[in-house]
Amino acid sequence: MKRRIVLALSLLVVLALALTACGNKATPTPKPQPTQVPAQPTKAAPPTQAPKPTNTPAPTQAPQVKPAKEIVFYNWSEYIDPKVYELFEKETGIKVVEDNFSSNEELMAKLQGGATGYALIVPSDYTVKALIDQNMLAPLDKDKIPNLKNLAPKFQNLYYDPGNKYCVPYQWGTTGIGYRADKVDKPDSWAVFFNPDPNSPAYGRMTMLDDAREAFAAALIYLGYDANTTDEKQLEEAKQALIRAKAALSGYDSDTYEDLLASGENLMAHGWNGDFLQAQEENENIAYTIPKEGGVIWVDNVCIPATVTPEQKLAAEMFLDFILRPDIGAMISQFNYYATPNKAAEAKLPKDFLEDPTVYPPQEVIAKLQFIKPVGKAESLYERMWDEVKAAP
Ligand code: N2P
Repeated sequence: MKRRIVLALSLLVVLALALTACGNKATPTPKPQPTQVPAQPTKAAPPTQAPKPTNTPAPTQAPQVKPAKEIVFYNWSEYIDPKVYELFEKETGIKVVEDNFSSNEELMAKLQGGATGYALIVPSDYTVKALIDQNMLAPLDKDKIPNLKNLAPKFQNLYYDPGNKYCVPYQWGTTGIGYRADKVDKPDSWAVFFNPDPNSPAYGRMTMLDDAREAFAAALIYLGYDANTTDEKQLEEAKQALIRAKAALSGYDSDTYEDLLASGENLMAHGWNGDFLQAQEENENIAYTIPKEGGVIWVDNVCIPATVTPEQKLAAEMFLDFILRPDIGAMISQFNYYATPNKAAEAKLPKDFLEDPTVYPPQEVIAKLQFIKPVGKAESLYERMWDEVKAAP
C-alpha cells in the first residue's frame, strides 16, 4: 500500500515536472501556484516528502491542469478587436476561436439546448442572473484573474453578480435610435416606430432589434410603463404598438442594421449606441439619440459556462485576466465604441472618447434609462407575445 503511494507520488512529480517544462513554451509567464511542484529540479522535494494531500484544501483545479490550447468564445458580433486574440495567442500560445450570437435569448437557448464547447460567453446583466439561478455558470477562480482589481468599484458589486463571483463586466452601453442625420429629422420620440408617419422618408426603411426584451422595452418605455412590467394589460398594449410599427419596418435585425444605415438602404434603426458609432467610420452622417421617453441601459459580461473542462476554464480565466489589462481594455473600447467598466483602461482612453455623450451619456440622460431585468414567470408571457408580434401581418 505504502509503496504504491510512494510510487504514485513519484510518478506525479515526474509528470508535473515534465508538464511544467513543456508548459513553459506555451505560457512564458506562468504564475507560480502554491500547490505546484517547484520548477527547479534541484529543489524538488523527494517524493516521500511531497505535501500530504490533507494539508491542501481541495483545489478546484488539480495543480497539474494545463490551459487548453484552443477555446471558443461565444460573443456578440463585432464586439472585440481581433488583434486581442493575436496578442493573447502570441503571449500564451492559446488560440481563441469566435462564434457569434445576436440576442440573449439565442445565447440562452443554445446553452439550454445542451451546447458544450464554449469556454466564454457574453450575456447581458439580466441573463447573467438567469444563468446563475440555473447553475449554468462556473464560479471564477479569482486567483487566476488578479486584474479584476482594475474594474471600477461600481462594477464589482452589480445586483446580478455581487462580488463578480461568476462574471467579468465587459462593456456597457445604451439602446436607442440611430439615424441618418443627412436624410431624416432627429427622432425625439419612440413614436417614429410606434406611431409611424407614412410620409417620412424613413417609412419602410427602418429596423428594430430582433430581440424580444429589447423590442418590448422600447414599446413599454414609449407608453410610459416599466420596461420590466409583468402586467398583462400593459404588455398587450406594448404588443399592439409593436404590431403597429411593423408597417414601417423593413425588418428585425440585430447584426447588420448599422451597416444598412451606412449604405443608405435604411434611414433609422433601433439599436445599440456603439454599433452606430462603429458605422460612423463608414458614414459620418450616422447619428444616435435616446428619445425623450428614455431607453435601455445594459452591462454585458464575460462568463464561463458550467460545462467547461478544467483545461478550458484555466485558459478562459487567463483570457479574462488578459482583457482586463488597462491597455487591452482600452483597445477593446476603441474598437467597439462601447464604454468600459475598467477604471484602469479608462485612464488609457483619449479624452474625446471619454467625453463623447453617445458613449458616456450625461446624468440627465442616464436618469431616463432602465435596465432590463429578469421577469420570472412572466418570461413565457413575453415570449408568447413576441411570437404574436412576429406572426402578425
Ligand atoms: C455588439 C452588440 C452589443 C451588445 N455588436 C448589446 N448587448
